[in-house]
Amino acid sequence: MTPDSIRQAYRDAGQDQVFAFFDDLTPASREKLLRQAAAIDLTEIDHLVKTLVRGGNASPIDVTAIEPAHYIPLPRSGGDPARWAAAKAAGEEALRAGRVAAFTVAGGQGTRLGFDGPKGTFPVTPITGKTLFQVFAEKILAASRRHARPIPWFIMTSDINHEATVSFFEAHRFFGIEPGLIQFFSQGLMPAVDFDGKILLAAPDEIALSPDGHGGSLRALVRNGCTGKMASMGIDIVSYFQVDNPLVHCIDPAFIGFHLLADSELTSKTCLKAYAAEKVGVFVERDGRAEVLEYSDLPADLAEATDADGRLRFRAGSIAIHIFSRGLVERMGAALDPALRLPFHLAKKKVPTVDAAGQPIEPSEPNGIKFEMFVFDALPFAKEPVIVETAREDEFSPVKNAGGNDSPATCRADQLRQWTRWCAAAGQTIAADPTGLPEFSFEVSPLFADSPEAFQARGAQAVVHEGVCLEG
Ligand code: UD2
Repeated sequence: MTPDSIRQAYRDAGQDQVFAFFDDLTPASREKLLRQAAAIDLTEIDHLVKTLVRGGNASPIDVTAIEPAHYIPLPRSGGDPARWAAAKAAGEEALRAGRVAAFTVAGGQGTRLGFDGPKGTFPVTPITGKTLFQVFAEKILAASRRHARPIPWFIMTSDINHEATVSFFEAHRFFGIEPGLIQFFSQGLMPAVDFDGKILLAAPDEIALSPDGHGGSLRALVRNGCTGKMASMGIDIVSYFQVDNPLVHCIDPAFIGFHLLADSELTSKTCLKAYAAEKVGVFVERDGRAEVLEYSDLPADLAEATDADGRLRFRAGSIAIHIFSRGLVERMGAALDPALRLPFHLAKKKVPTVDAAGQPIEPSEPNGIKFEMFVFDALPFAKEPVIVETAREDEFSPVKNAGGNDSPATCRADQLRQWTRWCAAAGQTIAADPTGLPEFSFEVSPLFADSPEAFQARGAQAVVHEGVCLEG
């Protein structure tokens, strides 16, 4: 596209304000603005403005027809141990055949944590302060050694943290993973608009852009050639997890196996909600199709409703761990028809912008709208979706806030409790408080052991004392 044709397209779309200061810009600034403008899909923005911004998105989500979603319970909650064993065997076979890739979404801004840098570079382990990325790398390496097959790792960044993420891995020699097995790629950006649907400028030469949500991962995987690369490597199973949860089983054979045995396109993990008001989305069914309802959309009476056993009726919490079939990613990531793609959600935000004279404005109230896609919205599009229970204490302790719930301190404590349980199962009893928190700190690298069974198999080496880090 030429500069003239780009400007004409913006005029035709009623978005000419983007070029309000163009004539006064330096050639370099003009080029920058034109590059940003050319990358925006104006047809998509027009559709979103008509349907979401002006279309009255205010109508509440209809919750009259929702039912709790079915899920496969853990053996300890009544699940069939033979079914779990069969799933594990199927997953292990797929891993030995090299059909699985790990996929981390790490494009978010991590504002709540108040950490300056990519969130994956945040130190989380109690003794050596290994970062989130290192913990995942060691888990992926451990799984690839066990199954004697390299496991490629796709990492989605965004413009805000791409360079810093790649440099971090380079500086740490990719944590021992063959560099060719790791592919970094940036997710897409969406412009913020004002309440009339006009695209906002962050500066006279800059559009107000932000990442398009973790749901942007589906089209980013396609646009960046990742699905093509997966196909050429024989990979059809994508193990998706967020950057904030070091307890996640990055590669979980039973989870993969349930996905395969059901011939599913999307399999999700659930943790049962700890209490009615817990701020996690819940898996529900509407007209027989599974979906995730964000906690803010679940009315309090439904959130608190209990079933005949006294358990929460809507208890299957969504913890953002999924297995995608490559086919689903390709189909949804490449779809042009908005009805076949992930929907956008809008959020009213304070968007730094400029006034009519080009002077910066730092709004104190929301002045604009950002558009984001959520990856769990793929569930209703997937064939044979499956939901599988996991144990919160074994798999979910995200680092989201600087203090309080879901903080570095709660996450370190949850890691210690997990290793203390492994020690107990292997015969070493460590004095602990009633919550299972041990009296002293120690650490177990995933390369030493990544499960209670692997820990026990280490025999006499699997003994801890204060301050030790058992390395692989
Ligand atoms: C998400 C879920 C919530 C629950 C929780 C579990 C939503 C809306 N809510 O809450 O229901 O499952 O996680 O921990 O998702 N990210 C990107 N690009 C983006 C935005 C986010 O890569 O444009 C990544 C981000 O780096 C992180 C993950 O997505 O790894 C989650 O993002 P978040 O922290 O915004 O999600 P949160 O905690 O609100």
